[in-house]
Amino acid sequence: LHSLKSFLFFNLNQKRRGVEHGPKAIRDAGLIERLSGLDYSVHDFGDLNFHQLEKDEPYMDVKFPRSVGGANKMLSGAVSRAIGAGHTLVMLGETTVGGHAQQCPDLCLIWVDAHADINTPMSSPSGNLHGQPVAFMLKELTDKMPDIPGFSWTKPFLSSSDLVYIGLRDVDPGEYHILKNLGIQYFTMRDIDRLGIQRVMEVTLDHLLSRHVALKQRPIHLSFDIDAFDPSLAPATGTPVNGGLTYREGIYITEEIHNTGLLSAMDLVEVNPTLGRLLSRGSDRLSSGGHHRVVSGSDERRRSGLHPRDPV
Ligand code: DIR
Ligand code: MN
Ligand code: MN
Repeated sequence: LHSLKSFLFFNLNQKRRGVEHGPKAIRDAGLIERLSGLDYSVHDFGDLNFHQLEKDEPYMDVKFPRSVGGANKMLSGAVSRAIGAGHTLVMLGETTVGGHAQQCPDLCLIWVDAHADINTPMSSPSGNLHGQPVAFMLKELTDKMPDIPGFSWTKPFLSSSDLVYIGLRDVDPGEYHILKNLGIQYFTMRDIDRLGIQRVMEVTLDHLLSRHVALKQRPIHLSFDIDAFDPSLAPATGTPVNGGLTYREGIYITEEIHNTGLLSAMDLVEVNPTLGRLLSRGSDRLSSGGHHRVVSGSDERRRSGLHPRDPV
């Protein structure tokens, strides 16, 4: 188990985002006890602490590029060592597929998220690096990525055919363009409505594992952004989007990945307990003492597709 104080891509980007408390909240909820109870031997590597450089001028819209780049380098090394030592890795609060790929160059990636996280610094409307990690990974985007200070050590390592998205419903125009252009396999919430989660997982695993005999046993990296879940289930996150995965849909994804026996590393990101507390206090006040939160308004129930302009 690798629990990471979330700094890179997140905390340095937005002041007091609160996601740095995510790993502790997940630990406190009993993750290690639960895993041990399932007869896994769990090794907790503890938190990684990153420091912010004092002088770190923005690059384009990207804030604190050198600090974030340096933190990622450190994280990447830690992850690579843990995988190299034979662990199946759980990362809390941060993702690095690159560190994993150093040990497992033939890995594939399942990205469960309301967002595609594939903006380039040029396409990003927010300038936030947490909306951009996949763009750093893909070989096909090499020409589209500028030389960001602090990131010169990174090298794209993943082909767009080795990636599948599940749960998308809030995708920026530039991201949509990239997804279409590279022919990336993705399943929006609307696709899940139409096909059902069982079929979605069948096609996902088929796409990643069945194209070639050599790919049948490749390691899987699962990146799970908690905002893939519907906000009624997982309100404690910075960019909630209505119309997300049900509890069973989310768990079914992980069960099917488990059943392959190929899970090599997973990360759980964007948990922000400070927001959860605010929300649940609010709902306590609103509800009449029952534990059932009443959601009203058609907007809450809306399950959207990829993009408002996506032809249906
Ligand atoms: C948005 C939000 N697409 C951005 N991304 C988020 O800032 O690039 N990813 N929230 O999880
Ligand atoms: Mn997200
Ligand atoms: Mn994300």
